[in-house]
Amino acid sequence: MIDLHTWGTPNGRKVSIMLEECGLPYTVHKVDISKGDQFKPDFLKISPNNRIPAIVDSDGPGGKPYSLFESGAILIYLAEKTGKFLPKDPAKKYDSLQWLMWQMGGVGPMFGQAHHFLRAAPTKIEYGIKRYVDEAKRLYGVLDKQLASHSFAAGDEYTIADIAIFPWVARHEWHTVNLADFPNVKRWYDVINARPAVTKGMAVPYLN
Ligand SMILES: N[C@@H](CCC(=O)N[C@@H](CS)C(=O)NCC(=O)O)C(=O)O
Repeated sequence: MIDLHTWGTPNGRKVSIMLEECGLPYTVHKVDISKGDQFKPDFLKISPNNRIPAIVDSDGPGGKPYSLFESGAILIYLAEKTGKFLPKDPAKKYDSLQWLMWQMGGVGPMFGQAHHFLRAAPTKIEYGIKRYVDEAKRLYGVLDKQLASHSFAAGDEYTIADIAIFPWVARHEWHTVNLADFPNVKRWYDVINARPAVTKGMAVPYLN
């Protein structure tokens, strides 16, 4: 059994989508980051960076409980545990991992900053808005170009790279991006959005 400590954000939903896609049983523990739950000592024991998501796998390596934070690491762990959504072919595997890292190092931090300056900053700071919305649009351009010649982010297979990118693109309205401006991203988005496991994963934690 896997315990998922999460909240209704793109980083949290990557993991709930992956658990749904893999058909792994899991229990949801809500960590309300708007109320400071991420700083509670019990949560910090499994996620010392005070961020969701985190998991505890009662059947970890060597059959022992294992806890893990950082959504990208969790996706790789679950992919290797189940043998799903990370290709075995070495080149295809690293194609997937490089697009996963592109999400972790680019999409997540930059879109997150765009959301902050657009929606949470105490005063309207044009410099911050422009810097991060421009960067978000540049990243959409990179993905759109990749998807012009590939069905999915890393090639012809749906992998953990798509699972990591999707919940951030699902918030395109938050970072003021119109998907009509990126037609290949729009096509990819619609395909992934139609997957039943994605619908279920995106509803976590509110419906649990
Ligand atoms: N690189 C981390 C980022 C996690 C992250 O930023 N989580 C946010 C929610 S999406 C959070 O827990 N924020 C709480 C806080 O800032 O205190 C990951 O991918 O797991």
